[in-house]
Amino acid sequence: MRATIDDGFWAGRRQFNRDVLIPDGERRIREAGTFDNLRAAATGSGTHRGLVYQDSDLHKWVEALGWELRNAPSPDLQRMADEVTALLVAAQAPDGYLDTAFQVTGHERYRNLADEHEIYCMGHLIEAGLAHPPLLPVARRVADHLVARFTDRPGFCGHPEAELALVKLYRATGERAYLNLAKAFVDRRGHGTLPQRYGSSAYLVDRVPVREQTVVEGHCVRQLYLNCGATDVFTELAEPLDALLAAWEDMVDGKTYITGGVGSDRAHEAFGAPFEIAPASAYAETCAAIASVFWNWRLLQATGEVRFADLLERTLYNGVLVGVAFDRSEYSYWNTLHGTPDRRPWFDCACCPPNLMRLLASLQTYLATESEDGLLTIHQYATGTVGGAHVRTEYPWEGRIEIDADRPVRLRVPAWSAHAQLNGRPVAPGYVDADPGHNTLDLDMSLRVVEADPRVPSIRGDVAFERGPFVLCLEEGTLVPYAFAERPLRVWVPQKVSRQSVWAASWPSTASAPT
Ligand code: FUB
Ligand code: ZN
Repeated sequence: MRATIDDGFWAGRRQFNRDVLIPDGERRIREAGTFDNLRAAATGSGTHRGLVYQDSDLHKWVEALGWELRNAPSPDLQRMADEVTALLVAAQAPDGYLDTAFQVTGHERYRNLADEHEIYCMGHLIEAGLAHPPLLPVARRVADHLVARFTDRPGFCGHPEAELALVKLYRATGERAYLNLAKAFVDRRGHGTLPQRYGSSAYLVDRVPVREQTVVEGHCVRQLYLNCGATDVFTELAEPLDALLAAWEDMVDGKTYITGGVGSDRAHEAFGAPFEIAPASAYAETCAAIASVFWNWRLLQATGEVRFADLLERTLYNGVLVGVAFDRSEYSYWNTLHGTPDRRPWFDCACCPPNLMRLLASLQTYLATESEDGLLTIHQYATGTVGGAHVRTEYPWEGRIEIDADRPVRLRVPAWSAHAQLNGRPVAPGYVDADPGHNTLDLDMSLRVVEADPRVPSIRGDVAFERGPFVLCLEEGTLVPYAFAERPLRVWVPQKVSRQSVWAASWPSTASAPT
């Protein structure tokens, strides 16, 4: 379904991505040696620099470039895309393999599937090829290589990613071998065949088959990418999603911060025990929040249940957006809920910045769905067009959303909007049907006070503030959206803090808010 974001909040964030983040990403990825690594793989001379999975930073950045070039042409972005596409074409081995950490060093391929990320990197390359058509032949050769190498021989990657990439490629090409391999990677996992890490098979998400796994555990991004791939495979094969739905509930009930961020075990980048979500020690990696957005989007499409759209929104506006500074190219890798945001221009392990870039560049694809019988459902609100409907709004600063459509449309009323109106009539949270023509949805943007779950010991008795989709925080005494805080912040505050005075003193007007 065609969708565009033309103005307002998300248009601003995407323009910033296009004008600032993606070009700066080129510089950083170049400085890290990743272009040179490709050149060395292509020429057969030179040394490899950086982490074993550093190719994936470039692949995610190319994916963002591809999306942006579809959004609108740009000579500068085109130059970047042309250069890197030529390098990838040149670097690809005759049999389709492409991973510079192995091609340049001469290390034996697939010698350590648990840790060395080759299939993961190639999964990201497949996604890049799907976003940037000139790269699609490279992506297909990569996928064909993986099919030839792994369909009838054991093995799967310690870091899931290729599963979801292969299903995407199957959907784009109709080539069943890609779906079969994605299924095989999902099925082979969970039998404890990978070496244990930190004393268990949970870290690499290999303790129990995903079809039986009713909890989320281990490394957050691995777990959530696996769940994306499994949701895709099961959806394609019309298999039940029961275990995945139970795992989602386990994640939401006690393993998710109010921001939608996940992961409390910073040492292992992992999910912790239920209710072990102390705000000050949050790990909440930006990539983990992005992975949660991806998974919620898939579950939403598979089930049509509004709870997935609600969590997607919470995570997007809070757990994801906090990962990049509002006005400059600086990122956070982990995200505290109490303390000082730790934003940096780049990282040695730079997984998060290009992941943000590709999500922002493709955000229009997460706004709405269309059922097989043509029913258009709008889940997230941004000024632009979705499936032929026109949306105008100052959301998330204001709650009014104007929709013009020449067919019936279903609109999401977020769970947080206690008092919403459609054309002046009260409507309850969930989905509401609107007639063709002009519709006005008014969401309830009053301040909300949220009480902490008493099962989280460190915040028992505390409250947090929310407005619209934003979780707020106290930043040096001022109440601001958590995602935009720059200085020491607190999301949870003791109840004795005066709610009204905090609110009255500090909520930014639309005019002064960052837009
Ligand atoms: O291992 C690749 C990426 O680096 C993971 O997804 C992140 O959590 C970081 O560890
Ligand atoms: Zn990351």
